[in-house]
Amino acid sequence: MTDGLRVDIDGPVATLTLDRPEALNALTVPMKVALGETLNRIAADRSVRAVILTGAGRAFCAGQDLAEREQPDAAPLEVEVRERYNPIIRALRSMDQPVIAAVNGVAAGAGASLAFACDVRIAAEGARFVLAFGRIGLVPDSGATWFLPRLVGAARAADIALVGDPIPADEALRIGLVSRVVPADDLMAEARALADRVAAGAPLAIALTKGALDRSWSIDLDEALDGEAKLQGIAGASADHAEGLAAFREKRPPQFTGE
Ligand code: LHQ
Repeated sequence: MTDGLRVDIDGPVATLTLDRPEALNALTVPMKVALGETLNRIAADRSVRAVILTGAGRAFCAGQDLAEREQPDAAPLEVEVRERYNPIIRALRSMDQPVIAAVNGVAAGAGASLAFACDVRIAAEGARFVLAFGRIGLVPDSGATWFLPRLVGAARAADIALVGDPIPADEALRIGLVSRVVPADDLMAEARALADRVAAGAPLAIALTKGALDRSWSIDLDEALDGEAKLQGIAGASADHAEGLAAFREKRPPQFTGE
């Protein structure tokens, strides 16, 4: 437990819980620092193969703590975004391990951006996304303008970002903003089951796949085909590929080591 962030590592799965339920897990400086440092630490920990990000209580995250912004010593907004938010988003995208957002309740402002930056989003039935930036005269940040069009397409992204209506979980599922919606009571068990399935995969192949999906947004088909061939060469030379073949031949589950 550090500064509004709970970190539980259980076998190959790390669960990070934003933990200021009385303020809907709104992000303070200590939380942002703890989240960034924890993600970097986990990125270097080969024993962790999947990460779950969730919130304590009834919210996922209400974005920036607005009371903190009223403090006389609050950093200028541009500095806050560059130095405290952007490193978290970069860490989520650059770490090898997939991150599953278990969106247990409202995800607003930078809280929505955090969920968008994860690899997989699974939502509880009562959850909702709110692009709350406009209501307080700010612009979407922490990657929201980049992730949204890629997740839901240009037309819906513009509607969501400019009109700003809340998006309930069922609509989020329909438009592809989340990939699964489950009853609230089942959320963490479902997230853990997904994480365990990811964690049972070959870590190198999983990491290469995560990177290839991200790169696909900025390259053409020829480059993607070329890149896939190179990555297949790398994955194909791994001990885990040999183990996968042996396990198939011997009709048993593979035991991947990440080598
Ligand atoms: C909060 C917050 C909150 C503090 C609820 N802060 N206390 C980046 C860089 C730097 C600066 C600026 O921004 C950014 C990016 C951003 O994230 S900007 C967007 C910031 N977030 C918002 O504007 C969302 C503000 N919150 C809301 O609109 C609502 O609370 C939502 C829609 C999230 C939930 O509504 P309700 O379910 O009706 O809950 P509530 O409003 O009653 O909130 C419950 C408590 O949580 C309440 O405290 P209280 O003491 O009255 O019980 C709120 O004040 C507190 N809370 N969000 N962001």
